[in-house]
Amino acid sequence: MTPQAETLPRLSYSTLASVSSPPVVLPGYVRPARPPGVVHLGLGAFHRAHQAMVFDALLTRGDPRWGVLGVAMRSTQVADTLNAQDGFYSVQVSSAGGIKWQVVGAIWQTCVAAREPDRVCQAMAAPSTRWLTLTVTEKGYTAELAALIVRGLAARFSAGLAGLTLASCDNLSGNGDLLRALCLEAAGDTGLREWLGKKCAFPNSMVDRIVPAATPQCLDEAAAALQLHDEGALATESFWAWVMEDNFADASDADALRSVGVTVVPAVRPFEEAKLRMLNGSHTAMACMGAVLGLPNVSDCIVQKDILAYVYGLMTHEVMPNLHRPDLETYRDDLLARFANPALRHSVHQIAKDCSQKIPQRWPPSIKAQLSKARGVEHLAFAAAAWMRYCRGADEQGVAYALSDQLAAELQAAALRHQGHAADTVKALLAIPSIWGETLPKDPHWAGRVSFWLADIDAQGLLLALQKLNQQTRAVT
Ligand code: CS2
Repeated sequence: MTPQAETLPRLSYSTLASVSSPPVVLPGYVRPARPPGVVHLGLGAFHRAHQAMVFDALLTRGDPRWGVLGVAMRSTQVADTLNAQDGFYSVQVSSAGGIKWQVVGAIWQTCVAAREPDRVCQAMAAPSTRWLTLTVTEKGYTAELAALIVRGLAARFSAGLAGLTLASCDNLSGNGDLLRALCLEAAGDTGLREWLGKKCAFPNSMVDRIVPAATPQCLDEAAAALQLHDEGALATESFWAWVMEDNFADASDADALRSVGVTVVPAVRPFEEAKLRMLNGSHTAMACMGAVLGLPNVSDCIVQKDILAYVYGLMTHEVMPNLHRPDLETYRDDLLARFANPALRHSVHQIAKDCSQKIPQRWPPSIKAQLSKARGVEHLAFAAAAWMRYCRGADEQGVAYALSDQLAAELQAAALRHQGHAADTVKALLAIPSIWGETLPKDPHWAGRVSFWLADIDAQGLLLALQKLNQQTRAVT
């Protein structure tokens, strides 16, 4: 942030009135004097520019039940920043039509689970609380998380209160089912387990909005738009989707959510699969390629005609044939436009983080479906090869970067140990069942195609290898 931005008054309840509205959109309600109705775990950028904005819209419609206690799991920085701003922060929303700024007021309180676990449990057990939402990332679904949630639910159960809706908003298949299973296991064989199974609801959901981590530039732009110093500012796109399974502790919530644009459906799976494999699958492929090529952001990747042709081919020929959501072509074309949004500055290294946790939902379901029908897997094999090249920890110009992954040391050691020997690298990096499952590594065709592309990337560089792939697949399809 520039020093000028830091000299401005801080965004807070008392300075909000100084913001010019329009053009900046401000919370259209006065915060009611009641405790939050939602406890949210995981105070990252995604929650603040997605669910919190949906709850803000519900509050604006005059429904006071959707104020949020925002709980950061470990890091104190965001919670303390928002606290210093009475929970207010601004979001830059960009589309082809231009840029708009909105101040969000839905996060009424913040705290940190590692620092104040009792406060989190007490909030879960408060009579006013109706929902628990989560964005704790793919790696966050641990026994430790379940123990925290179950402690709060146990207090609620003992107090004879109504069950909660617990909505996982992470990019996992069957995210609600996964959370439910974790909580039931942690509850043990007790009355609590029965209450949890019967009175609490764990809807599966598909959440979608591209929300990069905040950049210093975004904070400067917020200062210019608001004439206030906002350390919580974020940038996102105008597109958002939240498709939820119609499964709520309070059934009337379905209509409330629909009134602000949430899609409530009997089954989320077709939407969830399409999103994970099309959007997130393409993201991870571009992230690995971009990192190897030294391209900073997704928008820098997709403007390269070879990468655009590749992502189009990946989705059209190897992902879409195995999906069931309506309007797949439109969904694909909209995704290509969303990836190209230059205002987003979505870092490839941010997306490449935690690949070992993300790949399982994003690539293997398409690979397995294609192989079972004896259809092509060239684009998917190229993506896997790009990831293996990425694991070496240096781009094609020799610039080193850090892998941010629970398996980072293991992955990088394997990628470097066998450098120059594609088949050995592929054998080592496919032999991780938590990423690829048990059967894929044993498929000789799959392993052979990944080895072919890794060898080609090493022989002529990733871009020329990509051109070869595009030419070959264009000739065939
Ligand atoms: C991205 C997602 O970082 C990542 O892994 O693929 O955060 C993606 O931007 C969102 O899921 C979009 O809805």
